[in-house]
Amino acid sequence: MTTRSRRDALLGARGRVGPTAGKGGKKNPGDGPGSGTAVITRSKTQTQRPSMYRVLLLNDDYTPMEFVVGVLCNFFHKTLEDAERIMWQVHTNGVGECGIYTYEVADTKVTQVMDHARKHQHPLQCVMEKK
Ligand code: TYC
Repeated sequence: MTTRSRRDALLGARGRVGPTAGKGGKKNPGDGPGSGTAVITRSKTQTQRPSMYRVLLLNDDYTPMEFVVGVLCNFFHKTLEDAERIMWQVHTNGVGECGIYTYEVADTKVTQVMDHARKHQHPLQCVMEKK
């Protein structure tokens, strides 16, 4: 019962509402003989919000500060001011948040940053954690 409503399934037809609906004003099939009843159900739309993931940068002693600022500007679309603030946060506290994304986006950012760091031979670590 995926595309048909529960009401359709019960009535065996679409659009029948009352005893005179449908061909020739016949009663709904499945109603008791002469009962003249109709089944009306309400369907509710269910939406699920996706789980969100924080993407984090970890501090190390070797990655240049300008490189980290570049990562934050280019991969996370931060302004220079925000990028510098986050870089100092990571440098001081050991960890800092680059952004919050759905799983696939977060995973892609982590891979992109790690590939970029490796390509430039910096030990920068980027990880994700479920919120
Ligand atoms: N601690 C690094 C340095 O002094 C800078 C740095 C900041 C490295 C943030 C990584 O995620 C990082 N050059």
